Amino acid sequence: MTSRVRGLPDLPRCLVMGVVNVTPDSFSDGGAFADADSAIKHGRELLAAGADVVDVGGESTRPGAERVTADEEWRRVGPVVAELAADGARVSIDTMHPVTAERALAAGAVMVNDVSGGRADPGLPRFVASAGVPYVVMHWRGHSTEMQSKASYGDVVAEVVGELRRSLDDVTAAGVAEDQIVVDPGLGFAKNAAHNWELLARLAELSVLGRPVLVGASRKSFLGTLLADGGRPRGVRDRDDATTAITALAAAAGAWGVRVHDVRGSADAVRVVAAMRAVQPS
Ligand code: PMM
Repeated sequence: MTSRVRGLPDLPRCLVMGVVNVTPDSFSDGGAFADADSAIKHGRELLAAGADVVDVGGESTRPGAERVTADEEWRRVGPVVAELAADGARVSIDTMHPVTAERALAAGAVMVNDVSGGRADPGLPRFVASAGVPYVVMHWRGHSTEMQSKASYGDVVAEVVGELRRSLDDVTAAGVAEDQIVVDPGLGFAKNAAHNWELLARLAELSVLGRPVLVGASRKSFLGTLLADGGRPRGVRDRDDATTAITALAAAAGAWGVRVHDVRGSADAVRVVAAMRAVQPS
């Protein structure tokens, strides 16, 4: 898969993006970093553990979550983006609101992660085009309140590739340059566990899109289901070893990056994969 993304380092290994959710209701960290000070502290810990980028978000996208206004989102993430950027960190802003992306870049963020892939607000790809920064275009079929009703596919990989291709056409028509774009299959977004596993097993097929692939499997509910004990899903915070296993497999399959909550295991795993690939006959 292609590895160059304008404005980001061309690493000899899979990139690790650490997640900083500044939300009272995120499924994965349960509001643990809802206030700015603890979110900043957490971001610094992720960077010390080896995160190449920290992805700061203020709107939960857990299934069923209600939307937040751009002003509330910025109230949550503003100080976190500014402080981490001032530390010299590479900060990505996870948002669907153009005004939040604009405020975040002004505060020092260098990348935009749009879980809607330009579909929630066409103003976002237009803004990203003018800013010229890296842009994550994720596969998305609708907001969290309705997305689980849209988890219906014939061939999930073919449909995700086809829909991502349409998103790429739309965002490039809005002025975003190809070399700004990273694609993401959007695990868990309008997808059930079987869809997620199939997308992971056939990840290399996403290379037909010609852009680097980011994978966000971390702590998601399909891992809780996989590791269930006596019918009870494994708790969110006890899914990090499985997440690390997915990081290793995704990196070996050619993923450009992984988005994870617990950075240390994944930072190690991507180095293991790179060491093996370096000596593999081509
Ligand atoms: N998943 C979540 C939020 N943002 N962004 C990208 N690019 N890919 C993802 O898979 C993704 C995302 C939801 O997970 P969280 O609540 O743990 O952040």
